[in-house]
Amino acid sequence: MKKSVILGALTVAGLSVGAAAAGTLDDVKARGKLNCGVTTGLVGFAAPDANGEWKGFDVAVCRAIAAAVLNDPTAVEFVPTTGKTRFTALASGEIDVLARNTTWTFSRDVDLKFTFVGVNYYDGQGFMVPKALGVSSAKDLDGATVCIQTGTTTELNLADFFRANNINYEPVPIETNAEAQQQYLAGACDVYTTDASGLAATRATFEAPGDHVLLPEIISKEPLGPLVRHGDDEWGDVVRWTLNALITAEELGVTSANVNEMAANTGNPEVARLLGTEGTLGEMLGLDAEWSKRAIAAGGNYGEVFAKNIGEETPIGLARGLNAQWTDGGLIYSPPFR
Ligand SMILES: N[C@@H](CCC(=O)N[C@@H](CS)C(=O)NCC(=O)O)C(=O)O
Repeated sequence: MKKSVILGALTVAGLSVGAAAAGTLDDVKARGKLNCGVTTGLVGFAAPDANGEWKGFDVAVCRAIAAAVLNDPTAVEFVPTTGKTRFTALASGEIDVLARNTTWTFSRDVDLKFTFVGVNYYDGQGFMVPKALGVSSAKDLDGATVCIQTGTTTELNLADFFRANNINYEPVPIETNAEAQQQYLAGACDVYTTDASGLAATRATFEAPGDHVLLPEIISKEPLGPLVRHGDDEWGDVVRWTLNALITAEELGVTSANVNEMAANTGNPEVARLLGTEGTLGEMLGLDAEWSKRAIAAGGNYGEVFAKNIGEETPIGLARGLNAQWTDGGLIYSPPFR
């Protein structure tokens, strides 16, 4: 247990950010491709489909940025990263942005020197166990073997939770979700713990999802969102306001289906500013007037992206919950487009 926890801490403390200050927007434009860091595969969030095409809730962020900046949602090089490799990939400049269910924490911002541009999914850490284990609370897991991804907040929270409850566990460290799934289904660990959204996504791919239960405890806050390097605020603004454009579009009823019509006919001044028919917001970002129209058209507004990839009509079946718009009692809230 100690070894894995120390490793997790070292991953955070030991990285130094060397690469790349300003200029990412120009680099992306010159390259004609966005290098977007994603997971190695988590269905619903980021995974290649049967044709090798990357799909998912985090993938949609990459495609929206590419549409806004490069006028082409397919101009993305998806770079698979693990919990451990993701921060080096971003710090070194191998990727322009990381969109990979990554939790916004103090040390990742201040110490690793990354800018989280927003939150696209408010999550928390949960536990999955086989029904046959007969456990109904995480507090009953004393002595359990736990599959846990290294380099994550998950391993740090797990240590905190077990220590606070005065119970013990044996970690089974794994690097990718695929490995976790395999180990868990093979019985190499009694429990799989990660972000609750990741558990739902993983369980949905099982042959018999009903044989596994998610325990009631959510032991942490995991605000997940895209991040860029410190020191390039212009690029941070592009990524931040692309995400905000998707969020605001949902709030204002702009969808992938009606975006062109709304741009042409709206009487709502904020819709007009958002869609570039009024004002110069695109120009301020170093883009053209149609940037957000393309971002919204790429995969839909925030609500469409959610519904299509991870929502209640999908096998993953996640409710909006905290991720509802603020106007519906949730936490999804974009600052104004003005
Ligand atoms: N949100 C946590 C955990 C993120 C994480 O690594 N989650 C796993 C399990 S859902 C994952 O995305 N795996 C995909 C992969 O292995 O590439 C963090 O930022 O540390």
